[in-house]
Amino acid sequence: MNAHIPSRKFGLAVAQIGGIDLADSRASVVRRLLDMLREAHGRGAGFVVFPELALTTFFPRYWMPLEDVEARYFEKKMPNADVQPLFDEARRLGVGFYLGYAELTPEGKRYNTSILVDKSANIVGKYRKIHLPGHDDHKAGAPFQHLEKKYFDVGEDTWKVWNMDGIRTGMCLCNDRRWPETWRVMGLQSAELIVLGYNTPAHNIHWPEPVHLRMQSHLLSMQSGAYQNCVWAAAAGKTGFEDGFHLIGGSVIVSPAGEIVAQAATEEDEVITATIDLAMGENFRKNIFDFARHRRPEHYRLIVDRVGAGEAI
Ligand code: CDV
Repeated sequence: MNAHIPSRKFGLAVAQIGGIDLADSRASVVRRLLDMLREAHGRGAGFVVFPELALTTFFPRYWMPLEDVEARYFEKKMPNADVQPLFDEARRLGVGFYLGYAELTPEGKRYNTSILVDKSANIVGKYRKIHLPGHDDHKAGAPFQHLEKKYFDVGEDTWKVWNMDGIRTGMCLCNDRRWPETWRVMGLQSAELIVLGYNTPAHNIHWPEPVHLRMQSHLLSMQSGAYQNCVWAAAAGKTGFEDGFHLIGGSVIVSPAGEIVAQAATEEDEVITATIDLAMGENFRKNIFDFARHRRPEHYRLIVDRVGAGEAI
């Protein structure tokens, strides 16, 4: 890759899920995840990225009483009996993973959460989603709801970077990928790999956005985030149809050059893999995006001082 930076190659997999219906049990979903974990391992992967809210249907599309939502869709413990087989098999195979799920804490907080699990099946990192899209009121005229602001609390911790089996790895969730701030906070911690899961409805309930643009903005966010922060990036979607509601596909692995090196071809359960060279990010970090030499934070103050767009300064 580079005469001065030795190659560090690693097998990375993304396992997208092709839709989970309301009636599907957690156990049946975990069986699908297990099949894909084994396939990824068979194809040489040492880490697998699963989607956001990977254990259930995308329940924020339904208006329901909070007690019902907590009882049906939230995990009170991780791992729990339903998910334990995934941890056991990951340990046996020596494969780490990222998994998104709805978390209910003992204090009664509800988070849209992801965990980073190393190849010994230890949870080495936890992230609680910060950018919660949608609304908290009932949209009577909408074909479906997007109630993340009703069902989830905003995560209190910023985006962190963990040592995951020797790779500096950061996490985020779905809507976070559209915000440059997400990527930069992890880029400034010298992340080498950023992984995320998503549930992106094919239809926008706020305005008649052409469906192909939903895919374009997803890919654009992944490619620009990876390039501008010198990281490998991997995104796993929940895709296809959930009780008739359509979610986009397009699970991808993107290089620090912003190039898509693997992309799902279906809207079903599908594993994509790539052998990634972590040295590639170093080339960008030491040259075009050497932050220490080129960044000018004295001119970025408005980014943290101002939340919404306002007057010219
Ligand atoms: N689950 C998400 O965060 N979905 C959003 C939708 C609402 C646009 C996304 O950014 O993909």
